[in-house]
Amino acid sequence: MRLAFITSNPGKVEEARKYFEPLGVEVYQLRFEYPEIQADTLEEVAEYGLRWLAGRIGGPFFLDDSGLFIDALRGFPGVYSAYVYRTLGIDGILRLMAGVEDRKAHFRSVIAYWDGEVHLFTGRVDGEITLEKRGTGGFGFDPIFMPQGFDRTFAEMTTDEKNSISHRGRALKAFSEWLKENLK
Ligand code: ITT
Ligand code: NA
Repeated sequence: MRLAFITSNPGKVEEARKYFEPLGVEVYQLRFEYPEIQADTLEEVAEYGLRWLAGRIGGPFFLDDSGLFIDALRGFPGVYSAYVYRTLGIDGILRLMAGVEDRKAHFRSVIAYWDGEVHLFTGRVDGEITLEKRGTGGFGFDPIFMPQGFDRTFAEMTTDEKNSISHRGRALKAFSEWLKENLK
């Protein structure tokens, strides 16, 4: 089976590809700009994008909307993560967090799959914002996010290792389990 992943982010594709490879599912990147509405939840953003795309491309396909939620910043950047990454960047986040003791944060991913209807799969990982950047792997905010129970950031892990604990890995797991049940 081949699955189209609608995203501009090659890092996400690499993770999904690695996750699905052993399951015999080939993931390929399809770049197709879609509107990301301003909404309170990743689910709303993902579902809106999915329905918008469904009217324009042949299915099935999926997309992923993710965000980093920092407790001390009341969940910021959250649904604004892509914009904040492009503007403030990870150095900007570290500056906002300078002197802040409570470093708790989590990532969430919502995978939205279209096969004629909407299916949402979610994943979350808890952790903390490091004091400085560490590691060169991964993408986005990975160099400043350390998952709970580890002393390395996501950027210091292999893709397989990150997938085994990450928000996206968990959403991919739910997605793949659903596919297994529903593609019989
Ligand atoms: P799309 O085209 O798939 O939307 P994007 O990079 O804009 O790609 P999002 O809107 O979902 O994706 O991502 C929000 C931001 O959070 C973006 O800057 C990502 O780099 C970052 N991000 C998402 N997943 C991440 C992860 O697993 N590790 C680190 N940063 C992540
Ligand atoms: Na985006």
